[in-house]
Amino acid sequence: MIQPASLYDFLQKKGVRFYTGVPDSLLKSFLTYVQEKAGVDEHIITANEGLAMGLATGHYFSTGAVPLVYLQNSGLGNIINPLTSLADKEMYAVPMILLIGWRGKPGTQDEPQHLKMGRITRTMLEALEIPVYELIGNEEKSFSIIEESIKLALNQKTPVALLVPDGIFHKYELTAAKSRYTLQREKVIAQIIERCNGDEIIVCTTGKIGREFYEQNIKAGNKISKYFLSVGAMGHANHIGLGLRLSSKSRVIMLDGDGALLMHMGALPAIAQHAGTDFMHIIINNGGHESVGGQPTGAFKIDFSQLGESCGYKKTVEIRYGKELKEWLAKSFDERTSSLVEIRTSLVSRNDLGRPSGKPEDWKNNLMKALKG
Ligand SMILES: Cc1ncc(C[n+]2csc(CCOP(=O)(O)OP(=O)(O)O)c2C)c(N)n1
Repeated sequence: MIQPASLYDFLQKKGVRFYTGVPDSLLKSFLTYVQEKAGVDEHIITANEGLAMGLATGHYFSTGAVPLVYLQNSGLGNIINPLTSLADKEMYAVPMILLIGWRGKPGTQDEPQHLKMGRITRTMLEALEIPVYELIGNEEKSFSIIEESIKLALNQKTPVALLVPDGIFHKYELTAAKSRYTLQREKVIAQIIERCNGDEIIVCTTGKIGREFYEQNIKAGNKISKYFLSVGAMGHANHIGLGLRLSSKSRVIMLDGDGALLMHMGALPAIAQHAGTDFMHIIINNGGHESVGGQPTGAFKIDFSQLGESCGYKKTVEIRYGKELKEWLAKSFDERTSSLVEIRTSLVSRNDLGRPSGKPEDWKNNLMKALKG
């Protein structure tokens, strides 16, 4: 297995000293180490993977050194454009290392949203004409692969991909810094379900928000029948909600995450302008990518009320603590308007949190059946 500290030291020695990307659970231990060790200007978590490519390119232009861009393979879709029209050998020829968490690698067990991407990851990179290597648990062998890939990136002036399967890093964890916020996301979701009348459509973003909703809804006797868990397509769920809102009479409640919202924050004006009077856009802001390891998003620095107002939401709400949550649930929850509601929570979840059972196609059919009434 690879020690995150040894990998970091090795990369430093080989001149790879700038790290940027969107976190992934398979890379969690290494990213936690980078987060702790690298200086503030040497490691930047970007809102989406494409932006990381831009940042890495700027770094290369000014230093001539090879940067490292990290991502989950789900993020490949977000980098295809900058890969082909920015970093490609036929364009600006930018050497970089792409450290890619390989979810859904053939032969391993994974969730439905990772299977297709897992199967086509290598082929996709090859179609993009990017050299591909795979890291293995043996540290020495992996380091010689990395050394070769850095040389290749520099000599051929090209991005080079390093695929990282599950379980190759030694665990590296920090004791989580205590959050200023005490509300727990899962309990907030339970209270929202409790306050619903059962006729709402609830859409959940990618990650544990959906898993928590699923369990809490079962606990509530499947009170919400019209719901959609967007287990993949991070950052796009709020527009699924908008699409549902535009063509249905039901109220839509969108349970978004700060990381997912930031990934495609350009979504907000369209929602505000088209959702009409019955769209409640709730951002559960825990300040991090909790579902993949809790890496910071920087979202506690955003004034979501100002943002929502300037994008055109009719109402904005800021909830920081239990008292405000209680008050909002009691007094404002039934108001029919377009609202952006930010609820700040701690950065924790249950270790025994389950996953929805069944198949995505069945989930879709259930929703469509429920929408028909
Ligand atoms: C395009 C893409 N990039 C990265 C991921 C990996 N990923 C899954 S959930 C998640 C974090 C989501 O953070 P947030 O929306 O703040 O919700 P939280 O996990 O904190 O509840 C990430 C990065 C992904 N699924 N898709």
